[in-house]
Amino acid sequence: MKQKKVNDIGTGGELHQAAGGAVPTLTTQQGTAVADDQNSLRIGARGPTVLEDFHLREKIFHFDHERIPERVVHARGYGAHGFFETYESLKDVTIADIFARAGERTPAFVRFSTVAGNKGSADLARDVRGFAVKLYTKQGNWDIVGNNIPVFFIQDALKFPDLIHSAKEEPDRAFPQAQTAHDNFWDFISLTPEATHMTLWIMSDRAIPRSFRFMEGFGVHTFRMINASGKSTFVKFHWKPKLGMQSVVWNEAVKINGADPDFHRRDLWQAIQSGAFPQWELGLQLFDEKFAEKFEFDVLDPTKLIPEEQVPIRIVGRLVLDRCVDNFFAETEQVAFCTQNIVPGIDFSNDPLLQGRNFSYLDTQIKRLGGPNFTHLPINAPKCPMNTLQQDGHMAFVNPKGRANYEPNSIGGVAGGPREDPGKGFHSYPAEEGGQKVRQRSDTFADHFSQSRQFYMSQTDIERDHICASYVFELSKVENPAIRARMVSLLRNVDETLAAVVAHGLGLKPVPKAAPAARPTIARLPASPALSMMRNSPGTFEGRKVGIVVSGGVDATVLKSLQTAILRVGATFEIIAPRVGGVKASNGSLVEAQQRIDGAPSVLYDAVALLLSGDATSELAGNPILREFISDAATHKKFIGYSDEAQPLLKRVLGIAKTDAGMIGLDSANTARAFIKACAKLRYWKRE
Ligand code: HDE
Repeated sequence: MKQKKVNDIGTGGELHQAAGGAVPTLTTQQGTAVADDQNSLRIGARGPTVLEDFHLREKIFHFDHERIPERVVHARGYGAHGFFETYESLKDVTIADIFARAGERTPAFVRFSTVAGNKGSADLARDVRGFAVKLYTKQGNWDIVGNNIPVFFIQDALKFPDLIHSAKEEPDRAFPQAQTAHDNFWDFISLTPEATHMTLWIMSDRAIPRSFRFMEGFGVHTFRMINASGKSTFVKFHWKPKLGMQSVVWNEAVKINGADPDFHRRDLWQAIQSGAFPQWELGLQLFDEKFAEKFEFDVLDPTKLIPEEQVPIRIVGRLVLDRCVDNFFAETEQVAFCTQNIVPGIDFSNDPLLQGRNFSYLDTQIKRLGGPNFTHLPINAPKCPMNTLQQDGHMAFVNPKGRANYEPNSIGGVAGGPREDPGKGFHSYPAEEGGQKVRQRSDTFADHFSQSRQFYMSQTDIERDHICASYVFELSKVENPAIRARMVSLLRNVDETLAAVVAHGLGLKPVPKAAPAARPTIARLPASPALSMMRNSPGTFEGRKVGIVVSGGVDATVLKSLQTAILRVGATFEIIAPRVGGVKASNGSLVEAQQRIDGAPSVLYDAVALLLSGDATSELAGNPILREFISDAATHKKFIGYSDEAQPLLKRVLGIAKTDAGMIGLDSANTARAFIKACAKLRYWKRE
């Protein structure tokens, strides 16, 4: 009776009870039905709580244990399910079953991530992106734990903790978060010439992707494929996004982080939920020992890539992400990628970074997930038969069945447990190895600048400008002038103009002397157009998003034409209005809005359209948020569509007498189509 009275004062329980009989009954973890989830058990309504309240104790205790250690690197990530489909049999190069039959589909789980930031950091940090793929093959799980950049900072696993310590927040002050623009990082990098190549990539727009969907993935290391006659072929793995590559610009990245720190995960979630399943093709660079010997660099050196022009990419299948997770923690947080998860037909190379990783990942998963049985979690368990004699440990729930838990044993049949199978089993490639036990870096790893230069020379002028600007930005945040100067000294070995521009941007006079190089830079390496994002622009607007600003009285026909043109190319849009309730169009119909103008800056869109009507132009002309929306869109070289009435406002905000060719008037179905066609170029770079 008393209890009822308390509920009467509005603790919310009534709402749940009112939800009706179809709702499952809340229980404790032991399955006991809970009668009251609003009030803990106490002596009298105003008295002390009793220890006997097992529901309270269990609930609070479980809550206290909700967190597990976040990943030491790649803490911020987002995953999705899908499948890999093989295009053609690769029996000539590998016995891996996943590549045996054309058309075969293998379940997959992919997790994308940033590296340096903590779990709650913003998505658009300037950083390499993790691109980790778990393939649940019929021969066991195969993890390709890659990045969106084909090279790495360091050549030896021993340096990884130093690299990561330098990149993450500084230990005394615990900032900056998710940023490399600070002393520790550039101190380490400027003292580590082998990192130069990777930092050029990090300073490029590759490190600020527009979407996980629009970035490449790379296995980075050289691996091996082994065929039925035991022949080994070296291989590098590439993931090519079907929708092409696209990045944001730095000023946009900074603003997106404020406007929507979840920009990348929201984008992936929305694309998959709407049925626009992101796809990548798997490409292989296959080469033999002979090529490895004649190649200018060591194929075991992870700070080097093999230009596609030298070893073309063979496309062998596609990866499709078609299902979001049911629960982020159970799947994305608990997924445990391990580079050592490989299957028959795939093998490692001696890349010293890969060798170190093969130790690290298992160790990290045991720490992170609390014990050796993380492989029992549904997201990590293989989808093929799994029979081991490994048993017990924390949270074991699939212990081996039968009497014998050791091998060899004389107990026959199933009770005797599983046995090895030399036919089906994994065989390591019997590579000849020999030599002295030494702590020594191979001479063939010593050239740190030639490929850095090749990458830089392969970029368009605009891309080079962005690289220079990033160095200047990052190094300007470095407090110690000696570190800035040391970095410029290294850059002089890459390209004199690059070094001079960065030195100028930093106000460094005179330009510091070039750092001594272990090997002189080879200047004659040909440019590799494949390394430039801009030279490989996708030429499609599919999968992109337009922000359409509307005001009361918007021309309903023009709006409809624009929406049709957008959807026809597989793009999407959001309507942005002065009020989220929407506006009345010219024909009296209600145009619903997804966003209010102050919650949807133009940085969230690939292109924008200003469909303002006469009255609104004057009403909105002085609106500082709309002015910023327009000026950002222009500064970020976006294509801008505008109604007749919006044109004067556009010119006034931008201080221009004439619109440019990236600004397109919208007054009919034809102009709407022309606008969306132009958008396929993604940005109107001429405005730069
Ligand atoms: Fe990792 N890396 N890594 N890494 N890495 C981890 O494993 C490590 C490296 C990469 O979405 C950790 O589960 C060492 C290169 C991705 O869950 C850890 C070295 C490349 C992910 C670890 C490297 C990567 C990780 C942290 C140098 C690209 C996220 C948490 C020898 C080819 C996977 C974890 C996910 C995660 C160690 C270098 C990619 C600590 C020691 C090179 C995509 O085990």
